[in-house]
Amino acid sequence: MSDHTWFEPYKIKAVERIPITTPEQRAAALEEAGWNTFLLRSDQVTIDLLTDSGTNAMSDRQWAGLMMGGEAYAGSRNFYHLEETVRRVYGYRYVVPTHQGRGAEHIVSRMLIHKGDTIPGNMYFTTTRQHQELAGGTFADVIVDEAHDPQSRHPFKGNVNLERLEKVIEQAERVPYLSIAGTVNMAGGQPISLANLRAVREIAHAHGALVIFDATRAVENAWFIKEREPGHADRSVAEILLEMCSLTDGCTMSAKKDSLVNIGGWIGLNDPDLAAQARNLCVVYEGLHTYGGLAGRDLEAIAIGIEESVDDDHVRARILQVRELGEMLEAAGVPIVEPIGGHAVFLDAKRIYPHIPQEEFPAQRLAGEIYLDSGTRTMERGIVSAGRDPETGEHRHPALELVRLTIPRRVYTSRHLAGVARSVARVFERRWTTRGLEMVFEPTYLRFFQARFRPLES
Ligand code: PLI
Repeated sequence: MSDHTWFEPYKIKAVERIPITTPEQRAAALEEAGWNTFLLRSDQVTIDLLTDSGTNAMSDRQWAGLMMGGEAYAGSRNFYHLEETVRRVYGYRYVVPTHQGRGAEHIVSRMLIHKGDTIPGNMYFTTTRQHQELAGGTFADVIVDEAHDPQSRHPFKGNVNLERLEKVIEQAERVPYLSIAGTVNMAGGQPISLANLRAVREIAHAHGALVIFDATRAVENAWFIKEREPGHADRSVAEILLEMCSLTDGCTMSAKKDSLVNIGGWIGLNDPDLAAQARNLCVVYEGLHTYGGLAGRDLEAIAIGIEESVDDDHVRARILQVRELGEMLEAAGVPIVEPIGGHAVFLDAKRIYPHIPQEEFPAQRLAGEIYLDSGTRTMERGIVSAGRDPETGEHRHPALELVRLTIPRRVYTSRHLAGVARSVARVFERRWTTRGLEMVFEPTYLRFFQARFRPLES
């Protein structure tokens, strides 16, 4: 159960008017967007729960930091501030900035993967796997089985199945690294435990493989360790984060999530030779290794955001706000992924629309219905996001067919979220009259961003 005494540890200094739309306007907008919430204009959206990525509200200190941007091409002071902050908070010795997380993933994948390699990981993430495949690798899912079961209440559904990991490594031609995320986005924002991460590291190192951490929401993972893993309740999120990172050899980071900014990312590494390679690829694909596609002001905002992100009061309010939305939905009988994750509440479209086959995109339809009802924008995380198998060209059929209600940090109030919960409950109530969708346009890469659909009405 959540602690209902939580409150936001900040007050509001600037506000942004949000659009209020009519049902007719929403119907026209959704049709124009081909039933893909990514193709809506933000001016057509009342409550935007598409993502927590780059949608954070920055603090007064971060806005002030923007004015301290030293816009030099090389060696900006803001880079050194970021480097010092990452070393202290995450513990990695070398820091290479990138324009966002996938920029970091591109460089790390190119640097470490050879054609034919296998990269085991605790469930795929869309951009991460795409870069691994483009570099010639194959991703192998070694997450625990509970992660694929939305009703399992396992406290660490981001854990790796260690036996499966050993088996995958033994059968693979070569495993350059393990791709380990904390928390696991596609499983519902679920954490990995410190004990499991330590065991993963031992197995990796015994086989000469590195552990590359996706630290995008590692702060949120650290909170769950504090809350659920015996022996850590009295430690700070900052201490736990540092210990998690110390069990890994490097990381990719999308600062657009945990670090409370609107753009940016970085690579963290401990090995000087790998760091030199990453800096070298950075100048080719991102920009000089002291700015990585970002302005000096962006680097400054990230450095300040990292500091704010590990404040226990901040993380606690963040996690408990998400949990509060989940509990409102549970109270209305709406099937969701349990336990409630760190950055989002995930609706279980398979149980909401058991009459819609997965090939008719039930989660995509559900996201459309929620938009039609209240102008709330959410995201499909099911068969559309999973894409096609590059070998067979067939749809991948993920066990999880979900809609994600993702909460931007420090942006919405509980009242906004109560309205969202009521809207989802209405959509749930009329579920039996809802049908699926047909895909009418499919792009080659990361199709969920740009695919278009048509409703299958009777
Ligand atoms: O969106 P990027 O390129 O800054 O980061 C890519 C990325 C990497 N890892 C993980 C776990 C992510 O969640 C992630 C991006 N996630 C998005 C955009 C999301 O909406 O969840």
